Amino acid sequence: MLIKRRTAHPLTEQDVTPEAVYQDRRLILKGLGLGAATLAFPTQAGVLDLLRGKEDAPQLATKPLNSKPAERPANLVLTPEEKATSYNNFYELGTDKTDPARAHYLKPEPWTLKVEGEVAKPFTLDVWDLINKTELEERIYRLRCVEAWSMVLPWNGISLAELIRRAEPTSRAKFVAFETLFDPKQLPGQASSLGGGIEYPYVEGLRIDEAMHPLSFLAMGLYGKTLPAQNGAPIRLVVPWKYGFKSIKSIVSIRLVEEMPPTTWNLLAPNEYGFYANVNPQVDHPRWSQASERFIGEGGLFGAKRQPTLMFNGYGDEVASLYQGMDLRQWY
Ligand SMILES: Nc1nc2c(c(=O)[nH]1)N[C@H]1C(S)=C(S)[C@@H](COP(=O)(O)O)O[C@H]1N2
Ligand SMILES: [Mo]
Repeated sequence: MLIKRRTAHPLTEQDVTPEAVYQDRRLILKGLGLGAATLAFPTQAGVLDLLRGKEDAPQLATKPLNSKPAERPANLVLTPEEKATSYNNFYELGTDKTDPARAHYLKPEPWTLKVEGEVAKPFTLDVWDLINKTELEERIYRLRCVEAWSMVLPWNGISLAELIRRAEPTSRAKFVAFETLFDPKQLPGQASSLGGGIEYPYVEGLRIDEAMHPLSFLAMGLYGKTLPAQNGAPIRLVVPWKYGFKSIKSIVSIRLVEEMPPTTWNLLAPNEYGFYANVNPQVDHPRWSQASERFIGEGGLFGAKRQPTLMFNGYGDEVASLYQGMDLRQWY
C-alpha cells in the first residue's frame, strides 16, 4: 500500500481531490480508449443537466418523528441542519456535493428491508410501520468523511443490534452485508456516468461484533424528522467510528454471512479503501493526510474550522477493544 509522507504544512481544501473528480478522471481516461477524435465529452455539468429535468418536482417532505431526545454533549457543536441536508455524498443521486439535495427521484414510501442469510428467523420489515410504531432514540454522533471533512449530526433510529437479534443469527454468522436499493429510475446515477464509475448497488459490510456494538445505529431520522432523500431515506446505517462511506444509505437488505462481504469503495480502489475503514489520524490516505479535518459548522463551507482528527473518530474508549492485536496499518 502507498503511504504518503505527511507534509509539514496543513492541508487546504484544494489538496484533497474530491473522490468524484478523481473517479471521473479515471472514467474519462477509460472512455478515451474508445477513440478520442470522434467523441465529444459532455462536461460534468452537462451530464448532470441531461439527467435532471425533474428539477421543479417538490422535494420529499419530511415528517416529525417520535424520538427520545439525547443529552446534548457539552464538547460537540451540531452542524446546522441546512448544511447536513445540502452538502452530501450519495453518488446514486449525483457526485457533486449539492446534487443529492436537488434530485427528487427517490420514493422512500413504501419501503421494505430484509434481514436474512445465516439466521434462524429471517424477516421482511415494513420500514414505515416501524417508524410509525416505535419510539426512536436520538444519537448525536460525529461523522468523519474519508475526504477529510466532518460534521456532528443528531440521528433518530434504533440500534442495529436490536434488529439483528430479532432474526436470531446462527453460529455461522461472522459478518453482516448491507445493500442499497437498486433502481436506476429512483437512483439515476446507477444507470449513468453520473454515478462516479461505481458498480451498483452500493454494498457495505461489518464484522458481526462491530454490527452488534451498541454504537452501530440504523437511522430513520435526522434532526427529529424522517430522513430526507439525500441523507439516505428512509433507513440507513450510521457507524460513527468509521469513515462515512461505511454508513450506507437507503438500504433494502441486511444479510448475515460467513465470509467477509465485498464493499463498494474497496472494490473500486482497494489500495485506498479497506474493509475496516476505521477513522485513524495516523494512517494517511495514499493521496492526502488524515491527521486533521475541516469541520462543517456555522459559517461558510470553505471558512470551516480545521481540527485534529481523533483516533476512532473519538470513540476509542468504546471500540478500541474490537481491534486488539490487529495491525491497523494493515487492516485499514
Ligand atoms: N448508497 C450510498 N451510501 C452512501 C454514500 C453513497 O454514495 N451511496 N456515500 C457515503 C459517504 S462517502 C458519506 S461521507 C456518507 C454521507 O452521509 P450524509 O450525506 O448523510 O452526511 O454517506 C455514505 N453512504
Ligand atoms: Mo465520505
